Amino acid sequence: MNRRQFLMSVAMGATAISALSGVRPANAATPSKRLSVTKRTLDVNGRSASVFGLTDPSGKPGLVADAGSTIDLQLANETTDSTLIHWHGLTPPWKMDGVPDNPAALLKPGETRAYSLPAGEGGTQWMHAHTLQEQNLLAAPLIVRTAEDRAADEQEVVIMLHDFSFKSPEELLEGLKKGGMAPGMGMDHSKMMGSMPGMQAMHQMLSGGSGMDMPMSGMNMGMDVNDIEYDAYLSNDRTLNDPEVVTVEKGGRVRLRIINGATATGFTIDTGPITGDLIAVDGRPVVAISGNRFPISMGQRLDIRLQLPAGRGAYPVLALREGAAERTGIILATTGAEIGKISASGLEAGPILDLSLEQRLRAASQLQKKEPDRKYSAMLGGDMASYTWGIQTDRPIVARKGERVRLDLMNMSMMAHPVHLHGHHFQVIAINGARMSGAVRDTVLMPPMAALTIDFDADNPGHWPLHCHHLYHMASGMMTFVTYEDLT
Ligand SMILES: [Cu+2]
Repeated sequence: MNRRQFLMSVAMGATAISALSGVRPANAATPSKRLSVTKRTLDVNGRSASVFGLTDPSGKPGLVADAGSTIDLQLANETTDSTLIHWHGLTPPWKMDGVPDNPAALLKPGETRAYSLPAGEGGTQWMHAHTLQEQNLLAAPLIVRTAEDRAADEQEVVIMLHDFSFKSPEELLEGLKKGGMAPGMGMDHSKMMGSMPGMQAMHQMLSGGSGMDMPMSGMNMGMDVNDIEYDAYLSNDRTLNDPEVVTVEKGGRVRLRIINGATATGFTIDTGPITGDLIAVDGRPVVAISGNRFPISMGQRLDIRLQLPAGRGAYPVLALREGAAERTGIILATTGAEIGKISASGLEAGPILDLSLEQRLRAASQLQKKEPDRKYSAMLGGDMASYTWGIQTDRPIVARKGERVRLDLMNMSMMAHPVHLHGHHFQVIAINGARMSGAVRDTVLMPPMAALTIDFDADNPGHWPLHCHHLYHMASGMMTFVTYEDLT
């Protein structure tokens, strides 16, 4: 049996989310696809939970598409709630972006809507409700494969991470607003905020200037890490008490496509003794970086290539919860390998997410060198005590098609915020004042007191959200917009 036949037989076993439908010729006509929003019951640590599903007609979650194609899609709402889906990582026309009433209305119960989504260059993307329903697992992978991916002699393994609570998102949000998570707050953050000289400090930091010697970007004292204690952390809907086991080939090559679909939890991916190559972030290729641990914030994706050892074996791929001992993950295992039990709680807390990996990332394909036509500053602020969050810009962010836009982002709060721009990919061009040709991506983590500069090409007219991908920060006001002047 050659490797491709092996992969096919694995797919028949239906252990992985990945369907390996990439064997279809790339030039075949793309039939119209159908995705249904459903309700389903999930067993979480022996307790049943009612959650959303987002599946194709065969019941498989999410979508697989070919790079460069147009995804003709019927999105059907088979639930009794109104809903809408955002295509995170795709850059569709604004009317199809999927943020309720921006501009498209929610999909009513029983309603079906047609979409025509450009699949783009290829990469690990995803889709999710841009509402509190995201907490109830209304999310799924959206994998766009290139011809090279389809021909590659490697097994694709998709891992979708979630944080799960038996409480409703409305209850969780209310709890946060009441200050239910007061423990862990080391200082009065509002006072902290007030003591910062705002925009002025920000400009100093961005220019690498004096006054503030970046003492805070690595400072964990007084920083707020997690604001929700969840009941479980899931990988492909399962906990480590009953993890997904993906059959792999001895000595085989695996491409992990990891999506952090959690609403309020950062993770560090831990590949254990196997060193992996990080080859893409947010679906965009980067110059490969090898390692065993890679941070992933909410909304972000990591593609990691693993070369498995020749012998029989079981290889856990874990996601360590940031700043806490909980973990989740899947197990890659060769046929006949002994699979040990892995506790859902580790011996030590997962790393605090910082910019050490981001600083090393280099885009495999750069944004064209160009001076910005417009520059804006945006300051992220807020605090746990009042649980209000926001993005303040120096003036409304306006763009015209064809322009290069630069955003100087500064986090003036004591929590990290993954910042996501809709409808575009941006390049990270400076971190804490140091210029670089960083990753091209759609979601970047802003640790407390960090300053980042991003550039993007305004090539997709719309009124595009720029927001924190922490669901409860967004729901508490941490969102602004990039608006095109020539919007019709
Ligand atoms: Cu945030």
